[in-house]
Amino acid sequence: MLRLRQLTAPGASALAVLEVSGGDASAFLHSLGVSTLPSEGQLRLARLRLGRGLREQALLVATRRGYEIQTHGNPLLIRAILDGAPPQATAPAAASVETWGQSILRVARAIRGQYALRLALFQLGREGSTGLLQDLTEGGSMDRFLCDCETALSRADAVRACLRPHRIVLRGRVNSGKSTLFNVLVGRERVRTGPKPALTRDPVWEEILYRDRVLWIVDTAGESEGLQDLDLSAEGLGRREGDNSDLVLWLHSNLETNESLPREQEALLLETHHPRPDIGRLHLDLLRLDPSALRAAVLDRVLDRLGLVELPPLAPAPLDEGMERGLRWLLDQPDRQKAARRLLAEGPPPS
Ligand SMILES: Nc1nc2c(ncn2[C@@H]2O[C@H](COP(=O)(O)OP(=O)(O)O)[C@@H](O)[C@H]2O)c(=O)[nH]1
Ligand SMILES: [Mg+2]
Repeated sequence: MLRLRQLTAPGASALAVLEVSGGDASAFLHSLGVSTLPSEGQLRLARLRLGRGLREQALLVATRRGYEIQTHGNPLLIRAILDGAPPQATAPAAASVETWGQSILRVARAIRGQYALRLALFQLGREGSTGLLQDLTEGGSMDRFLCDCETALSRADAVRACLRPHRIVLRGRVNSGKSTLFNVLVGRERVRTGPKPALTRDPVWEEILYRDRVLWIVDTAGESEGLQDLDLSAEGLGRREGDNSDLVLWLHSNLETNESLPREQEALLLETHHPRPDIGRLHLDLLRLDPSALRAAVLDRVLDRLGLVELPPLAPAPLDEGMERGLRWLLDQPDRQKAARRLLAEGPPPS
């Protein structure tokens, strides 16, 4: 059997990498005019003899799986190489690059943060989920595959937590310091603050990157008694934000009145609220503390509570829902080798 797989997206770069594997790999390379094949771990410069008198230099790399042909990425040239192979050998491979590879790229494009990006790109390599499947379809050990698969799935949560933004909503009574803290967390004077109540009406949010995590910080209107119309609906909006958050930071000041200034000595208590457990109380004076120390003190607690302190290991994990669904589906199939081939060729079945 011959298997051809494009490891680089067609037409996307100056260099194309084609993987040739299976029992007929060496026969196919000989048919392209390569006389001596490199041994595993070695590489060799070869001159490929293609159809219509076309000649092209390529680097041949022998890998654990088979051979890689690394050559110029011109789509016509690649087509000429693929045309030399039996037609059925190439179709599923190209489809698998489309389905799995591109969905990873789509995820990677939307990602912020160095670490998260490395994590996502790591999945592109042959160590990722596609690699797991490929090993299985090529007669790899079923036990090892199942074990790798379970590990990948169990890491999926950690990976997702690293990639998706978390919403942190600031709530508390009017004048408790929500907007002041918001500005500190986003690192600039983004919203108005002051002793006058109801300076904040509509929720305001900003995305920040802290220790390679994406956090959305949301400032809301404060709670108070005797609110009318506009302020009442603003309070409701704030409550709704809180319900849709990963963490609510509940601010208290020990002087929650309109005549709260000057209060240089006042402490500010910060604690969380439903749905997550308390982050504990932090006694902070927002106006006196150095802003970067204040920011770190609050955000470190936040990461800790959200379980985001530990970065997941750079290891294979299904990145998007489709992949995860695919692997779960596969584990349920009676004939997993056959199911894996189908998954590689067509991607995960519709849910
Ligand atoms: N001394 C002191 N003043 C604060 C503190 N936090 C906020 N303030 C002041 O309290 C007033 C209300 O703050 P603001 O952030 O607008 O409250 P919000 O209504 O909860 O958004 C502003 O004049 C702030 O400068 C604090 O920790 N210490
Ligand atoms: Mg405010």
